[in-house]
Amino acid sequence: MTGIVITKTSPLLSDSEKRATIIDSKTNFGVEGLTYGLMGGYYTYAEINAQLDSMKARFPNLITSKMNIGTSIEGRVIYAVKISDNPDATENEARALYTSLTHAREPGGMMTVMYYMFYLLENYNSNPAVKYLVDNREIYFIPCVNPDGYEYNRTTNPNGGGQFRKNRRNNGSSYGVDLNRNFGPMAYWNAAGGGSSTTPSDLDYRGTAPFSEPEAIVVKNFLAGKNFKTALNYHTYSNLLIFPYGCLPYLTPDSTTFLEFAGDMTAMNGYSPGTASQLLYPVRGGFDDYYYDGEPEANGKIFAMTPECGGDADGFWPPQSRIFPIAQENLNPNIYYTWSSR
Ligand code: 0X9
Ligand code: CA
Ligand code: ZN
Repeated sequence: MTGIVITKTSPLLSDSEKRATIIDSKTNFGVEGLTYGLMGGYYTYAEINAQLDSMKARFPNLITSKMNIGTSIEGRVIYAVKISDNPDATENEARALYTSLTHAREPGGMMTVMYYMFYLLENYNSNPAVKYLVDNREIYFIPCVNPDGYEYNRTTNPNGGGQFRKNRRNNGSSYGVDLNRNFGPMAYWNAAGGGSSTTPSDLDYRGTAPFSEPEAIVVKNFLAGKNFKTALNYHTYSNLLIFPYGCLPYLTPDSTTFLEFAGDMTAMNGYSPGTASQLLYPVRGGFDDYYYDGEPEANGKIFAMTPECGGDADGFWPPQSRIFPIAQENLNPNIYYTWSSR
């Protein structure tokens, strides 16, 4: 081998490297809206909200203004938006939902979701398949389910790297309930096989009751009556795609469908499909089981899954150079799952 070998030691990108990444994104994916945020390259809570405002300003006919869907335990607003044609009208179109930052130290999921939003908006006029998708679906996004935990990480680690996971419930001698252990129904929250902790200081503390936490109630109320068909709740990391049940030691009555969806999607990006128990550990009180059949009278059956995006080497705060690749490897699965909503 000849020539100069450039060895990268810093996780920070130079301004010209950032510009080159965005030009590459524009060239290969038609996306130039996603930039680098202030917190190690990741958007802060304030930046997420500003980006939602700027999407509305740029694409007023394709996205709603950000909707206040409720507040966190410390009083921060949790926002949702919808991308569709006639976004302010409720139309007879199948609905898909994408969420991220339920766990405060997992911002790679949020950047991946924001990238998909920009993809839909910025390619609408030039790509007929994108136009068809946006015209025939109502695609909802909650990019920051847990603003308190995420802001807490900003105060401790303003340049990224904060390791706080839960919400900011004051438990007395510790802070935080794991929102992905706080969902009902009781039979799931308290499932016999374990999958959450009753010890408040633990990372997977489930809280005092199903839906004891305002952030979980906000998501529950948001789902009610919308009849979502598919949902992806983005987490990080390990390159996985997890489907229900999380809290029961067997597959759902719709296992054939879940296996087909997860098989197709992981064929696109090389992630591993399976249940939480198969891939990690049992999870009780998680979003996906509740979405799927926790309250079918209110929600129908939502085909909800959890991508764990980014590889083991990425960890919770991947270097800036990894933000776009992780978002891009999840673009086709995201498109597929909006298509699958019908
Ligand atoms: O433990 C979790 O909540 C998730 N892993 S993470 O490292 N992001 O904390 C896995 C959740 C799997 N989801 C369900 N089974 N609902
Ligand atoms: Ca519409
Ligand atoms: Zn997580």
